[in-house]
Amino acid sequence: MRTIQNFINGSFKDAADGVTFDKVSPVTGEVIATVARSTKQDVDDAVAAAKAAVAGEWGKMPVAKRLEMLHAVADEITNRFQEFVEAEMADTGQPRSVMEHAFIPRGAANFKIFADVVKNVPTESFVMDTPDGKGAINYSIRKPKGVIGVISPWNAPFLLMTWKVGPALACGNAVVVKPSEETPATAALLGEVMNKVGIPAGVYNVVHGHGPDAAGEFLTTNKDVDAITFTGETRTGEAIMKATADGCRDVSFEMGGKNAGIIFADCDFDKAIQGIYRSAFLNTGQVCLGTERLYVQRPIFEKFVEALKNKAEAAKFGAPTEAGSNFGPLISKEHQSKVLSYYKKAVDEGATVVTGGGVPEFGSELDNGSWVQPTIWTDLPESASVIQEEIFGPCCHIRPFDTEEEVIELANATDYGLSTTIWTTNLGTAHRMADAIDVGITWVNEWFLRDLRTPFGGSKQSGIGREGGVHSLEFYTELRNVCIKL
Ligand code: NAD
Ligand code: 6OD
Repeated sequence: MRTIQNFINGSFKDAADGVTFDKVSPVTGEVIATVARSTKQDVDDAVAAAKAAVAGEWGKMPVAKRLEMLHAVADEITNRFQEFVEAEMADTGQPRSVMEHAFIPRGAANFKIFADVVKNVPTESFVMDTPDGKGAINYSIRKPKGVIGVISPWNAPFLLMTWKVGPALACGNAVVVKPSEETPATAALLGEVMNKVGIPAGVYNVVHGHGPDAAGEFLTTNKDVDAITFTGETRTGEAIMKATADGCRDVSFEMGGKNAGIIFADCDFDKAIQGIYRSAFLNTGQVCLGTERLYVQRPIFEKFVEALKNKAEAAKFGAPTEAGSNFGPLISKEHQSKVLSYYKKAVDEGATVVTGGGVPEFGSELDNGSWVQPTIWTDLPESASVIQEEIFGPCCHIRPFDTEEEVIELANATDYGLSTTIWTTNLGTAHRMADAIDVGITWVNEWFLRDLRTPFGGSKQSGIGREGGVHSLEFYTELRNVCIKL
């Protein structure tokens, strides 16, 4: 059994009152770790350490040295790659291949890419005329905001946490990270990496615990936190926004989605099935960019439903340590109950269940885990709960459509606006659709292909602001103007 402590001012520490909570395996339901449950004092200590780091060695360090250190962090993650893979597999129960090919390498990349962005991005300069004819020059400089609170979710814990820690540190801030209570392991492991490469104490801090009236809220209500970057549910974002209104502190929010996958009859059919299988079922459907609503053009509707059903039924459930398994459990029993309640609602509201709808049986300790079957529905009206609300499970509803105009209206009829994936071989269709769908990210003939220099974020209730490339600098720095009279 592992013990996971807070990481404050460069040291691993129990909670001030010694209280812990259990981390349960989603695969078997057994307790796999005890985790420090942070008190307000722990969070305040972490924030004070971060503030001191910005005022001290870290804040005074030459930028080139700071960026070199972040490259060293990335290299050390790579050196300890398998430890990160194992820790994340144990916390999430997701397949080894997903960890090895996507989630952990992205953790390392998040440090390198943003170090390189900061190194290469120019600032603006304007020469202006003045009445005395001598003129003036304006130039801008970027300064770190100070202490950044990073609040992250459980669905891709290391990728999503480092996606914020990387740019925050590259810009010269210090961070206090509050990882999800469901996935504390890799944030803690990163503390060891920070110490190994010599990142000064207080630059990277981790406080474990829950959200409301716990570590999360203690962090958002601490006025020495200059800005909060958050990934998670829209409802939680609303609570955080209220907390940060006190002191008018800045926020960057990446929140829920109810994304549409749109498949035209002229698509490359096999590629569309591969891509949509991933967008609906990767990570057991626990991806904010995932597609729980599919719209398929009528001439290929029946064929598409049948092919996706066959692929879903071929999923191989299993522990991530089991060779050949490619489909993991949901994160927790609580989330399993939520997803199963939607499986029931879909039936109650009149769905045809094409496949799934229940819980797989193993006849082993896995029956105590939080498993559900990949599930496909048809025949529901657009007002149905499973078409309107984010479920965050391995499920999708498929509806036929006839025209571009019709599918644009269907896709946009949601309070969310995170992403869409469009499958067509007609370039004109692709451009028109990308222009018309109200989301932050559109993929054409792909899904979740990421270039970290591009803007990432959502419109409507899916987010506030954009991160990625130079856009991250807008949030993690204050841009100052200097006007020099000549
Ligand atoms: P969540 O909102 O329940 O929790 C996210 C984090 O917020 C956790 O660390 C939690 O402890 C903390 N938290 C909860 N209440 C808080 C409060 N009152 N004050 C401060 N912190 C609080 O989300 P989740 O269940 O962990 O993750 C799933 C959700 O995240 C889904 O809605 C998904 O769409 C969204 N998500 C969005 C993106 C994106 O980029 N847009 C990416 C991944 C996940
Ligand atoms: O790729 C990313 O940078 C990112 N933020 C992905 C989000 C995945 C959501 O589950």
